[in-house]
Amino acid sequence: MYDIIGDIHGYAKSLESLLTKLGYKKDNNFYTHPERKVIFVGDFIDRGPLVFETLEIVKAMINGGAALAIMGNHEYNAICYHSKSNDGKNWLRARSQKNVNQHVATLEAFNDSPKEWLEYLEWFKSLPLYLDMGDFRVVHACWDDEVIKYLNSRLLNGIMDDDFLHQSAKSGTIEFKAIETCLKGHELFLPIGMTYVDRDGASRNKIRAKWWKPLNSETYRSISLNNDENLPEIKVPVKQLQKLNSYSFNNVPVFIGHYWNSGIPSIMSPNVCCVDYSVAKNEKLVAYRWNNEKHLSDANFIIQECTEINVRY
Ligand SMILES: [Mn+2]
Repeated sequence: MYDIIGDIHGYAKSLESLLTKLGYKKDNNFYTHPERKVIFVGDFIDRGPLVFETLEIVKAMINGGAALAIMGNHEYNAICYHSKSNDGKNWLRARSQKNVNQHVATLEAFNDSPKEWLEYLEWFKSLPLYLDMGDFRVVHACWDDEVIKYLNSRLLNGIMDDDFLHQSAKSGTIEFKAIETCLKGHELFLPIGMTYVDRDGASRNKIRAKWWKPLNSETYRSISLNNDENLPEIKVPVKQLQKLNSYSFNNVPVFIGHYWNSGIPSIMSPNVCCVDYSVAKNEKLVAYRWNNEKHLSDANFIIQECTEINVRY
């Protein structure tokens, strides 16, 4: 059986506390459990104070057979940040101030260990974009049947190859859209000219959508993942909603991270569970303890309050 653990973002002490709470013990240099395995939903790096240590713990568990992992958008971004385009002229991810800032905690963590960093970059490339375990699924941000069908036909075991990586770094390609969907989820634009101010004070013209919702009538507020009171109660055009594909109630459970949830962990729907509760904002690192149930339950969250205090994110 599996324990699905959310975005860690360099909070290695919180991770060790959570693993201990879950009954994993360090044996032969990695955390292991006699009956269970961990699945990590990606986003190991950036933001937090112990990126190096986080990667050591996660990779050792995977090598030891105690865990599986998928790729998060931060690992994908890191690969692109450090890869040149085929003509050698540009980085696949621009080194803008914003992109540098997002990655700086990792760059600093590996300042004195360039060789190890290159090894981790290669390891990131070996992480699948999603896992279909039969009885359940795991993806960093969004399970879209059509996108997964495409990736199944394009990739071996959901792992990017070099050609896919380079195509995916070009805005507008089918590979780019597949990465956006799996690793960042679906976004919906507000009606033209409309913006809203989010909880962090930023003005936005699009929202992160609850992509699992059936395609009924939804307003921008009801379909938004942010539950933001500033969002308009205006109906979303059906055409836009159809972009989401939805996630049928008959499908097996899917576990995701990515969304910076806050407050008391709860499932998104009976078969959709997000395990990101913002440890990188000094909130919680969360696991869902899955025992084969088809209908997920709030009672199965295992919660670790952030162990590191007063650190930057
Ligand atoms: Mn993420």
